[in-house]
Amino acid sequence: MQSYSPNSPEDLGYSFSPYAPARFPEAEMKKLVLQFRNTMEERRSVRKFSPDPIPKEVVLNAIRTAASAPSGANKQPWSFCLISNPEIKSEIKVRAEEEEYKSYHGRMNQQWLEDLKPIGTNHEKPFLENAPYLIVVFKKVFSTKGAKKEQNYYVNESVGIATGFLLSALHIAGLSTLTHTPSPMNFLCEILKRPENERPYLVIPVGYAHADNQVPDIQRKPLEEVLSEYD
Ligand code: IYR
Repeated sequence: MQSYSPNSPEDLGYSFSPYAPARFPEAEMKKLVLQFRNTMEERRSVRKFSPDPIPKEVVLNAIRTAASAPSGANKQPWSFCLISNPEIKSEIKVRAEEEEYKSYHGRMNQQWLEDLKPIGTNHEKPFLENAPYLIVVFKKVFSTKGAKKEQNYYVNESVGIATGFLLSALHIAGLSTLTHTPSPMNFLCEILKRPENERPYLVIPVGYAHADNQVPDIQRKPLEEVLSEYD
């Protein structure tokens, strides 16, 4: 039988300090959230990147932002690989295109291919070489403390939230991203020589959008379609 007594002083490993986030007048709150909404609604996935260099410090601060996300039991079950090395980018492109070729020519079912047709994606992934940086997000299925394995909790949820923070931070700095999902993507562990507790989660090319970049004129679902209210 497990024991759990979170309120006994010896179990409270952390010290606790006051936290009183700013409260704004209602008008200010409305303005702030609308500003953020407008900024985030402008974000679009970009598949054609300018080769122009981007400031590394901006990317590092975006990764710091991602690493500040909430996570199950504060295990922070993520790691980020930041890749600018052209040979490594090319190797990732070659391996991703091999997998994507197999996906587009047999692994995806007809409905999936139909759903992708309007977006016009295919197995070719030039952005993996053209974007100045690739960030590969890894999830840690368990943590290691020396030789000891430790459990992580809500790993997908935690890493998904961190990735949302990352995309938002890059976007508000004027950088474009794509959430690329080569599948399967275990080849990334090999190329990047990751430890055995890490699994690839997402590949994120980062850069300025190319001057010729075009995006499909998609629509976001209206609030009524995505929200159910229970007053
Ligand atoms: N992973 C493939 C296919 C793909 C899947 C979805 I869902 C997209 O929104 C876009 C593409 C690829 O990256 O091409």
